[in-house]
Parts: sequence; structure tokens; C-alpha cells
Amino acid sequence: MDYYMREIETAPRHELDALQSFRLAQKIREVYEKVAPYRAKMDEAGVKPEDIKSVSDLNKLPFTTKQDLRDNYPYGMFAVPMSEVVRIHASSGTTGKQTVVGYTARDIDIWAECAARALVSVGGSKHDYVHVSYGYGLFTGGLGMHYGAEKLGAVTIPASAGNSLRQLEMFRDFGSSIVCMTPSYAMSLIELMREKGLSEADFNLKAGVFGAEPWTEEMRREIERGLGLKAYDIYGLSEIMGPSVSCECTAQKGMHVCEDHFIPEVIDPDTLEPLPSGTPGELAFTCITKEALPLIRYRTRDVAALVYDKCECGRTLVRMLKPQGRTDDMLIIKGVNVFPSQIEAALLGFDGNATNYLIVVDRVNNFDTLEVQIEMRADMFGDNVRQVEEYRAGMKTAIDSALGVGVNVKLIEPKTLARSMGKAVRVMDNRKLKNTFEGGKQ
Ligand code: DLL
Repeated sequence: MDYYMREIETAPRHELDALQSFRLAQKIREVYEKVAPYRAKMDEAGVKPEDIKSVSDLNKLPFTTKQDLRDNYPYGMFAVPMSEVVRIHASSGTTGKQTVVGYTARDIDIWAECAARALVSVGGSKHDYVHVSYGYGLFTGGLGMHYGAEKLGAVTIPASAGNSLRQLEMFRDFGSSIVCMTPSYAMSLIELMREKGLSEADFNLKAGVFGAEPWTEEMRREIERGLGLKAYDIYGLSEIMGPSVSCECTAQKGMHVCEDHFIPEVIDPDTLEPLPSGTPGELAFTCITKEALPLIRYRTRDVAALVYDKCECGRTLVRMLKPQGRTDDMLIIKGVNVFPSQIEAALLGFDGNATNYLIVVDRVNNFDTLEVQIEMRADMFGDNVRQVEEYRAGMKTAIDSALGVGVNVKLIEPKTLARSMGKAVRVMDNRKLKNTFEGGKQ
């Protein structure tokens, strides 16, 4: 069994606890001094930096949310001057105030180390050809895994997403052995392989790290069969770092969290009380080594359970089970984070009277589909067919460009959508991703 950092990855719990406690106390002193919004939050909660001596004091601290980042947009939560920041990324798919995150050179180095750890945990080494098909850009997927692969000393192939036939040619010609991409992109490559008469035997793939969106065990099996590799789950979020906050090992039974950098907690989203090990709840992370943007008790809105049992791979780092859903209304469509409010804003920006609509999300042949059904109004019927089609196409362009992901716009007859008695039901998510993970079991 190979590890990238054996001492940390297999450390006894009391040693990890001591390391986390030391780093936490130090980080809290630092954020209190350097980040005005944290000082204000802690003062309000009546907590002083010296009250935080160990991990067991964590629950004295206030939580941080995406709203805090929005309120302090773009750099107000940073703990270092901008001259120390060497990179920024931003959350995908949001309009207006997107979430901007920053990294110092040391943050980038630690991120690369976590990504290298992830690659080794799925059986990678410097002898691999790591093909990165996550998008490069403000999204953290591409550059995050890229730096990890280079740190490992592997041959790094910065393919980015898109140009799918070329991706397959590169798999074959460049000898790609480990791929990094969203599971839905893997499914679309498999479909293309079938169309082009290619099979997994044409490639030399052995493993893949798939993440950035929820996916099921059924998809895991399809991807493993279709690409002829072992498919592993990898998790992360830009606010905390990007990909590799946690990653599966070859046991494929949950993702080991890089606990020397992030302390995970599972809380009840209503009472905000910590939940016992093994119980699914909302994940929160505290960054204990991050310099530029050290978020404290950041509420991810992802629902998952943490398990501290011994893993057959020998790692002692806690495992998080596959996320089972979210506590907010964020949808992840083909890997892009989409809030229903963005769709509504685009819709109303195009036609202020288009107030009756329904967002329908589905997964057809393992591909996410997003359809916006808009009720036509009586006055549209007088118009000719061409005008109606122009309206539909204009609406589609408005929504597509707001989201960065293609939607199908369907105009439906007046008064066909159910009228609600209370809060309007605007989203129908038919993907049934949640059911697959019921009880947090894998
Ligand atoms: O998706 C970072 C990433 C890139 C992770 C590549 C893994 C691979 P964001 O765009 O900020 O960052 O989106 C973060 O995506 O809060 C989850 O809801 C969701 N997510 C990420 N990984 C998984 C996963 C990147 N393995 C949000 N399973 C998170 C389910 C995931 N959901």
C-alpha cells in the first residue's frame, strides 16, 4: 500500500488531534487579529482567541456561510494583503456576486500536496500519465488536479474539458493512465466511444478521480465498465480549497479527509449542534493551515456522514461518505452550480411578465438535463409561429448565458402549471440521486 505522506495519513488519532488542536488555536488567533468580519463575529459570540485551545473547543466558534463571503465580496475575508495572494478562483455558475477565493504560494503548495495524496490513494505514482479533463479557469477542478499531478512527478496532460473526440485520441496516443473529470463528462465520453466504435481496450486507463457533482454507484459501475478503469470519488469545494479536500482510496468506501489541513464536522442544519459519527448531517469545515482565506466552521450545505472506523487501506484519516444531497436549493447540473434564483432573474430580465415557470431537472441516460417550462400568455397566441419561436430562442439565450450551461426552454399552454397555495414549487428534480445513498451507505 502506497501513501504520499505516510506519517500523516496513518497517524494515530491522538496525534492527529494534537496537531489539529495546535493548528486551530494558532489559526484562530490569526483570524481574530487579521480578519475584521471574524473579529466582529467572535466578539458578538463572546469568544476570545484564548478560549480556543483544542479541537473540543471548536463548537464555541460561530459558523461561516456563503453569505459572509458575499457580504465581504470580493476580498473582505482574506487574511493576508493582496500582495501575498498568487491566485484567485471563483465559484462556478453564479451571477453577480460570485464567491471569490484566494491562495498564497504556500496555500497552492498545500493544495498540490493534497491532490498528490489523492492521486496516490487511488494507486497513482510518478510513473502515471494524469489526464486532467476538469475545466481550467476560475473553476478549481483543472488547475487543482494539474498541480497535484505535477507535484507527484507524473506526466501531466492538461486537456481541460471539451473537444471530446480529441480527448479520446489523447487517451490512446498519449498513454493516459489516470483521468480526472466530472462523472457526467465521463459518461458523455463513453457514449462517444460507442458512436466511434472505440472500446476500453483501445486505452491504457487504470483509474479515474471523478467529482464536483453527485453521482451514484450505478454510474460508478458504468464508468468502470465503459472506460476500463477503477472509478474513485473525489470531493472539494472552492471555498475550502478545490478538489482533494477528500478522496477515496482503493477500498472505495468513503473519502479520506485531509484532516491535517481541514477539520470536518457534521452538524444538524436546524439546531447547528454536532451530530455523532456515522449520522448524516451538514458538513462544515475549518481550515487550520490556509493563509489567504482560512474559513472557520464553513457550512458547506452538503449532507454527508463521517466515519472514524479503521479503513482497510491503513489510513486513519476520517472518511466522509458520498454526499447525499444539499440543505439549500443549489442544483448541480453537468458539474455547474446553479441556483434557481439565477434562472428566475434571467427569465424576468428577458420578459418581466414571465412569472409562471417550472424548472425540471432530470437525468436521461446518465446525462443531466435542465428544462425550463414557461407558460405562454394569452396575448402571445395572436402572434405568428415565428414570433413565438423567436421568443423561445431569446429566452433560451438569456438563461444559457446566465448559467453557463445549456437549457431546454419549452413554452407551454396558459394555466397548465399547478398554482400553489403557499410557497411556489419552482423546481422538480427527477434525478433521484438521493435515494441511491439512503442511510449514507455506499
Ligand atoms: O466542484 C471542486 C471540485 C472539482 C471537486 C473537481 C471535485 C473535483 P465548487 O465548484 O465550488 O467546487 O462546487 C462545490 O460541488 O459543495 C458539492 O455540493 C459538490 N461536489 C463536489 N464534489 C462532489 C462529490 C468543486 N464528489 C460543490 N460528490 C460541493 C458530490 C460534490 N458532490
